[in-house]
Amino acid sequence: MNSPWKGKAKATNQDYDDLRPTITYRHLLSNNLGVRDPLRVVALCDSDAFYAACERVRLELDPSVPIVVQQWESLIAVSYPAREFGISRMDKIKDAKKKCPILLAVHVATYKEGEKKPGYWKDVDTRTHKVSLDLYRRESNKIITMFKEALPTGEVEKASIDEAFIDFTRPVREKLLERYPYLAQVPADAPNGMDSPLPPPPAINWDDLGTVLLPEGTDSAGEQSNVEVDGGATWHEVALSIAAELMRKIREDVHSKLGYTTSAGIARNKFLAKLCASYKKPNSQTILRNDAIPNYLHPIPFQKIRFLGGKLGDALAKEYDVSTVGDLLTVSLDEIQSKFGENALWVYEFLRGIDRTEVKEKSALFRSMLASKNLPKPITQPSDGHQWIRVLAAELALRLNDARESMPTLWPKTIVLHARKGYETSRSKQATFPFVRNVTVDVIATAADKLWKELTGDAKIVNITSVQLAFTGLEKAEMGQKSIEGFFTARDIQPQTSLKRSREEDEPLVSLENTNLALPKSSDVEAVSFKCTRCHKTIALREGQATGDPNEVAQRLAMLRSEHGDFHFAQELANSNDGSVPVPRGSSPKRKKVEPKGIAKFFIKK
Ligand code: DCP
Ligand code: CA
Repeated sequence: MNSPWKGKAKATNQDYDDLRPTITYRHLLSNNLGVRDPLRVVALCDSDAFYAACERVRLELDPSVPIVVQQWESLIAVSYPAREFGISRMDKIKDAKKKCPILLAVHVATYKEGEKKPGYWKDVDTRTHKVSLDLYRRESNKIITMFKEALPTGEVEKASIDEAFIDFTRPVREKLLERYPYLAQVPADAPNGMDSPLPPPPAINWDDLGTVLLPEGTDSAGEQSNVEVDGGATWHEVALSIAAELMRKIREDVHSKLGYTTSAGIARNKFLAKLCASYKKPNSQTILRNDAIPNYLHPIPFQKIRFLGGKLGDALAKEYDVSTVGDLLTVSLDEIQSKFGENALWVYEFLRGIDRTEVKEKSALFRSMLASKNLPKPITQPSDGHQWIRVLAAELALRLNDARESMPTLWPKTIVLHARKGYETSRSKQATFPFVRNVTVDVIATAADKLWKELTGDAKIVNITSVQLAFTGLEKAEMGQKSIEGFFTARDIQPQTSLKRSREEDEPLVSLENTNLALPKSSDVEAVSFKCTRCHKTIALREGQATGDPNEVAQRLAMLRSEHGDFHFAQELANSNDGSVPVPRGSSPKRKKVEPKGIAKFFIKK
């Protein structure tokens, strides 16, 4: 075999010396090997032409219809049948229609003032409407739910609206032991007990499992299966093939139940799974065997790799005057670290197909919910803010209520309003948001209107070019004493009567003490503790503080939560040596900006 490193003196196959790891009984039978597990298998599954597919399914169209999704005059998703006409996301709608006269263009749903729900209106206009991605979020959740249900012992991490990483390591291990039960027992004559290598693996039938990338840099699509290179399969390849079977079945189910085709990459880690997921699209899967990694990675222009595009990629290209991954293998770890800092180890490792990041479900509770609108026509009269606030409030109401279907006590503890004035940096105001069972557009808009008033002050004329309304600090409220069911039979609050608009001026921001926009009037319903999503501890009010007026209890709890959050923030700041601390919520003056050092400075937004 020709060396893939021709002309690159320093790089050797030692860079990839773990490609054919010896798998022992200990490896197989240990339960907790994590990211260093030599039988690790990860997939990235991405939906094909996702938004276009969602609209096709919604409209119950035949999959062969060339359909695109437009946002104002631009295209945001192009179905594969439409791509056959040469249409791409770069086209304007006018040009796309020229390329394909039978093109079906669906404008993404929008929120319109006065409407509680997004819709497909005739008169969409960026000056009066706001894009809604709710349909796509919902469909995305359905797909993710199917992944999770199919793999109770797998780990699913949503990576974007239409992609998820799936850790197949455990489900594959279960299947391995089920199919090859002799692996469960270390043979009595095994030379090193648990540390003895497993017996040679069975032959693998790759038929119908997808495109298998081979060491020669070709693929096996359409070729004979069972292509054996370098002396037979390894147990890792058996693991890959089982993951491929499981992935194929899940993809087929998603297709038959929900109507979406997907494409997946299957490899030993997230980085490689992502890299090969789009090798063949649509409706396909690609398997990257370990021994094919060097040949697959080597010719890739490194700037096409996520994280190595942008400023860091530019700096690497400039520094070494090279363009492919293979070219960069000549750069030593010491050198990369001396130029880009200690943290640049991952750059060195990625180039060698190593990625030790975990597939970890991100708790929905970590997230905030943000609705935002860039205003083509700036708001000049402070009183004109209200219409946009209602539009943004409608989106937040819908999203919170959607999320509450699976998490009924989800509580956004804080509401934040950001506004950008001309070219100034954005300014924001935030307030505690009380627990309200029935979070309607009115409830949110009323809270946001107050923030708007704070933000615009006495100004007669403003120049606001973008408005964002967010819920942050989403947590599950934990109920004291009585059950959640009891809580939910409590009387709904009536925002129309409880938030008297005539009293607005006198009332502070959504203050828990001074408005009725708070807990239902029932003393057994107050939340007395919360579970911190970072340290997973339950933080509770001290005994004397947990009783009394529910509004005051809620206020104390909100304070406690905020203090606890600040504690974590400070801790992360102290522990972080590259300045990459999480983005602070809201605009607290206490939080200092940290100058990024080392590799972090390549990731600052301009
Ligand atoms: N999206 C968008 N604007 C972009 C890129 C994407 O609004 N610049 C939206 C529309 C896409 C969805 O995100 O449907 C997913 O993005 P992908 O890059 O995965 O693209 P598609 O799913 O549309 O196509 P593919 O089949 O190539 O994955
Ligand atoms: Ca996609």
